[in-house]
Amino acid sequence: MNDLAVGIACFSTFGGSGVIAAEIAMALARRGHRVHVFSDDVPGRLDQREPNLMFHPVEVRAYPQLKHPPYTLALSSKLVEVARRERLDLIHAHYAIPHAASAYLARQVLAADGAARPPRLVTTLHGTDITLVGSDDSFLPLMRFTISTSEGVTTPSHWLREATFELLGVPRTVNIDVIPNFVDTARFAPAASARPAGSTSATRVLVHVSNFRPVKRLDDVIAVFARVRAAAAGSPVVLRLVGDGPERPRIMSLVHALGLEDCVQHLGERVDLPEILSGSDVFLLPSQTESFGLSALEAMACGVPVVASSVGGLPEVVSDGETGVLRPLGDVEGMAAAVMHILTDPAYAARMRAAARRRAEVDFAPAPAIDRYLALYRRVLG
Ligand code: GMT
Repeated sequence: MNDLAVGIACFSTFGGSGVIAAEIAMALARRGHRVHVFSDDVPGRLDQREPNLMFHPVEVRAYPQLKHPPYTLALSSKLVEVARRERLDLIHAHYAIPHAASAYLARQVLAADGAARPPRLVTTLHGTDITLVGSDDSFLPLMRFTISTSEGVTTPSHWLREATFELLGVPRTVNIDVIPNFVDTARFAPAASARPAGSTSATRVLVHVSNFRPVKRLDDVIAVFARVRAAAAGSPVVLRLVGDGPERPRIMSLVHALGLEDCVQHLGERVDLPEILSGSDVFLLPSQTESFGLSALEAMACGVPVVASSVGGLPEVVSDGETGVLRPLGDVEGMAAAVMHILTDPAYAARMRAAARRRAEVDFAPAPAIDRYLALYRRVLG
């Protein structure tokens, strides 16, 4: 098939969906397709130097009579403008709400225009759609409708596919392809030299990366670390917190209240994430739920074992006892014990590090995932 013109609508904020959308965009552009990315700002991982790639900022004007700037309508309008000009074959929306809903409206406008063939729509669900409906079920009809009217739907895990049928009540007649997230294992790779500044060879490093939302259960991250520090009995151990979000002020107050400020560092959102991960001994992810857990996969690619809660799609990413350890939700004692086992048994840790890296390379390489997205695009284009 000829090269495609693909529009990708995604969030620019710190998080896995923007990362995956940007990686898909860049990989398609490198394969010669013309790619147009739509977001409120440039997603952190998007390299705009790719020759076949163009970023379209969605600008929302403030009008005195509108209390909330209408971002989703501005996105629809931008999609209409670019689809007409660039003859987009397909729009790939990351999240049903709001991006697939905006794309649906854009397609209606293009069809009413008399466009022979409005762009087809592929929607990737990333998981927080479920959380959104959990907290506000008024979105449910809109979510079901946008999923059901997309020509292609994907999820990054089997768990999220099932949850879409079971929790969102999407009819099982809707075809949902599971295309697991992936990681650039050339960029995310073990690097022995990347230990944190000021640490000694005896320092053990725990790391957590997230957008600091309640679903990440940062209290559990701190609770696990406090137990590990107590069990380490004077051996140096530090916790590095990467990312930012609404929970950060409260969590840093908790760190202060527990007297842990000398060994808990908040690093903020970082571009040198591969180096930070590579310089760590254990990655902590005790989330309430994760559709996939891309940050855990990035840690594994850097050869870092993951200690996480056994929820959502995490068991499809972390092999319990092999590339990390999974414990029931909220089992901070069990997670702390798992961390201590990794920190105190060098042979066990080395086996886990090697297995984590191998699993990332073998099961989550980018090229097969991009092949599958392209096959899906071809299928929906007929
Ligand atoms: O919750 C986040 O960390 C952000 C969210 C996003 O929009 O980036 O992450 C979701 O999508 C990621 C990419 O598919 C998954 O790796 C995360 O597990 C998923 N988060 C949740 O399901 C809570």
